[in-house]
Amino acid sequence: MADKPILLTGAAGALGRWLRPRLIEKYGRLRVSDKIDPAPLHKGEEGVVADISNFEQVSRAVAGAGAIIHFGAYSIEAKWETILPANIIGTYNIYEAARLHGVKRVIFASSNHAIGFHEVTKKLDSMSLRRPDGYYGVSKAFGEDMGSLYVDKFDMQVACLRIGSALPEPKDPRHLSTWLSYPDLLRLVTACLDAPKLKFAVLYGMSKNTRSWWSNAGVPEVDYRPEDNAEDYAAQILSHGDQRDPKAPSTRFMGGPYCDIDYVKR
Ligand code: 15L
Repeated sequence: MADKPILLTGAAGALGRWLRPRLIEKYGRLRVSDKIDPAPLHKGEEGVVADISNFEQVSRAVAGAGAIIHFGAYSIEAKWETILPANIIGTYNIYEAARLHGVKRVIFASSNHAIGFHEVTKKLDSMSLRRPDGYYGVSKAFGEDMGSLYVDKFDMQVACLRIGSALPEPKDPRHLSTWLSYPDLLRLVTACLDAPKLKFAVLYGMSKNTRSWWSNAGVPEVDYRPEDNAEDYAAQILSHGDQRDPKAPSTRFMGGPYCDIDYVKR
């Protein structure tokens, strides 16, 4: 059992709830935090109610943690006034509380929406230019940069996971490229927690998808080996062909439907 609990923020969300028992099984102890009560608690869990936009509450949640998995966020595109407290101020609060409490390692749930305006004909790696597809994507790009700063200046260790579509099953043609199965999400998070040489890393949160647009080849320090492949669902998903408009931003760009929002035709 780990001597200090790992803190998981966003623990009441769908991904958090799925990860919790599996992380306890592997690491023995978990501190689960969310702005709503993350109850019921499993054996090995301690619960902390904390609004990530409030530094005092975040500081209380972070004190004494061994590492942080930061999944707490507003998790879809929204107006700036919604994104700012949860995803910008909230992410700063996590890194800063980690620094003050001597918590070295943060696993940050970034998103494919940080690179959403790249054309789907490209292949991206961790060095590719970011092209956010909305305020949500901008907030994830911010979280990656903040992580980079805290590594370079304060000697922390940060892995940013550009999560694609984390779902029990892929549901549409885009997911054939972006899907991240829940078991692969667990493999990715634990690979980051266990990586002995982690400094700063950006990884795509994807399964072993045949149609992937992304590569993690440039990040050998994290031994992530996905096992699932959205291609297993391709026949079912494409049984009536790909019905999408090939000219729509949601088809042309990696961020899918987020790219259609307020898109100015040219
Ligand atoms: C995300 O980052 C969102 O949290 C999720 O709701 C999906 O929109 C996903 O990306 C996706 O791109 O499929």
